[in-house]
Amino acid sequence: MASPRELTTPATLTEESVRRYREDGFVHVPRLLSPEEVSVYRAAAESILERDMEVWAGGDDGAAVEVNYTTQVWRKDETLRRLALHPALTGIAGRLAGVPLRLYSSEVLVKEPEGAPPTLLHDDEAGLPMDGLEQTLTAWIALVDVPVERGCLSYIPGSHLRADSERLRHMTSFEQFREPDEVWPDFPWRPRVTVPLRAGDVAFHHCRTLHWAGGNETDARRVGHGVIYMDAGTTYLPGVMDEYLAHMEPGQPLDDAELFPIVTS
Ligand SMILES: O=C(O)CCC(=O)C(=O)O
Repeated sequence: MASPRELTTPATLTEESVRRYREDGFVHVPRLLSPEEVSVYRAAAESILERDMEVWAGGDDGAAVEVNYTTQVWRKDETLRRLALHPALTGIAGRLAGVPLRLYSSEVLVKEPEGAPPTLLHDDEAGLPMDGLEQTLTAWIALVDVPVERGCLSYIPGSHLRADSERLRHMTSFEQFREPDEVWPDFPWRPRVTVPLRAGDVAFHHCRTLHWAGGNETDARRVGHGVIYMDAGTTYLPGVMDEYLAHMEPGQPLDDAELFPIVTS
């Protein structure tokens, strides 16, 4: 039996965890990073936030902001690049997805203390400018302790298995966003699962899993790193916030090895 301080690796992740991920569309992987690694990655995250933090513009003017963030941090910072390409993270993502994956993006995600409100209920597929996202998934890495009161994520188990007609599949503008109960009548009757994380834990979710995050009521900043690994054969489908892909043609594979490196084959 693993000692309580032993790290989870691609080799020690249990078949039961893989089975649960495939059934539920999310899984909690404890202790993927050591405390020493957490302090290095957290310092890098705090430092990039000082240099380059964007404020989510979705809220009402003057209202507290759900999430502040820095996009594409793996391309901007060598330490955070090491985290997005960390073999334990990519190896576990590969075991969960069961298909070859590329790195798509990586963002530092912050909820400021004492009042950042909850993050909107959504799934990720509709907001991603790509086609062919069958097994695309996010690794949400806790760089501080994230109890419920600090804004951990919650999920609707099994929501990634909804029929096409029960999902918002793609958006080319945020005006097309629809609340999940408008497209999925069963939504209000589905159980919801909240997953607090200790620093160094990771929660993985499928891009079709409905999820949200609570507000931050504590006196400390919530700092996480969200990394998206996409199906290796994904193609460009114009969508929202995709200006940096404007040089691409619709239908063109996202296969540039520098911009979208293969992480598992
Ligand atoms: O960090 C948050 O509050 C939301 C993160 C999220 O929705 C995601 O990583 O897909």
